[in-house]
Amino acid sequence: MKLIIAVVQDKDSARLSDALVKADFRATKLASTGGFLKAGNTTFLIGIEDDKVADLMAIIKKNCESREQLVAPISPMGGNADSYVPYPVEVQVGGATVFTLPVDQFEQF
Ligand code: 2BA
Repeated sequence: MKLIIAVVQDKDSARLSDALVKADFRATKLASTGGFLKAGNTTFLIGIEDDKVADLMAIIKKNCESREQLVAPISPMGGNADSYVPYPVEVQVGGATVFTLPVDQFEQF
């Protein structure tokens, strides 16, 4: 068994959630915040059998879009003025950032 941890953009989370239910995958959604943009995103925890990992990846890939996002200038107040960027910067936010972990044991009581 594997535990898939997928960080996705909030805009894609409802669509991915619906697709997972439709395909009979079980998932837990956590509200999360990106360390760089400090904007909300959604983290899915999905426990699945090894032979279904490829199907799950295809569903995640299909339902999560890569987008350009503007990073607003952050005030240097209280921070380091050397790293202050006075204009918005565009970054490419991935469709999904996915980690695959082995599961030693899975129990439901
Ligand atoms: P954020 O940390 O808010 O990052 C949003 C996007 O900003 C990233 O998109 C990347 O394009 C850019 N970015 C992040 N750190 C950067 C840096 N130090 N310098 C320049 N640009 C930077 P993604 O790479 O697609 O990541 C989307 C979200 O996935 C991240 O939101 C974070 O919540 C999560 N994530 C990505 N890589 C991760 C990792 N190695 N560990 C844990 N979470 C990760």
